[in-house]
Amino acid sequence: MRALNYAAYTEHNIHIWSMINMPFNVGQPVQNMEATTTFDKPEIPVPIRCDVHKWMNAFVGVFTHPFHTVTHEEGTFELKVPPGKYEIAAWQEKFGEQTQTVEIADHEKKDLVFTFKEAEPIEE
Ligand SMILES: [Cu+2]
Repeated sequence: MRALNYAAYTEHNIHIWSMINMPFNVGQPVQNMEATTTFDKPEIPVPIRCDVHKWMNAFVGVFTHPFHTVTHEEGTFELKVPPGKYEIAAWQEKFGEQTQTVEIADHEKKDLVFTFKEAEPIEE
């Protein structure tokens, strides 16, 4: 991962809260400072925050396979996989993870619906 401070006169602090990979915490007080790190183990999710600005945050997933995606703006997703039986996991930052098992034949399409209940957020 590469993080670059584009902003003039604004300090940032890239803080990666890894539980499995090596944690990372570096200040970027000057414009164009660059920080890089590598995740060498699968980990989902990895929270990334700026310690200076509370509203700056993101999550990354470190996978050992190419079968992952993010939802579109309206919450739909498409995931193309070879034929086989899979456990599909859907993760949301406030409502956690749900899984479903699905078996896909050659050239088959299936619909999966994950419903996260608004009344059950994870406590931070
Ligand atoms: Cu910041």
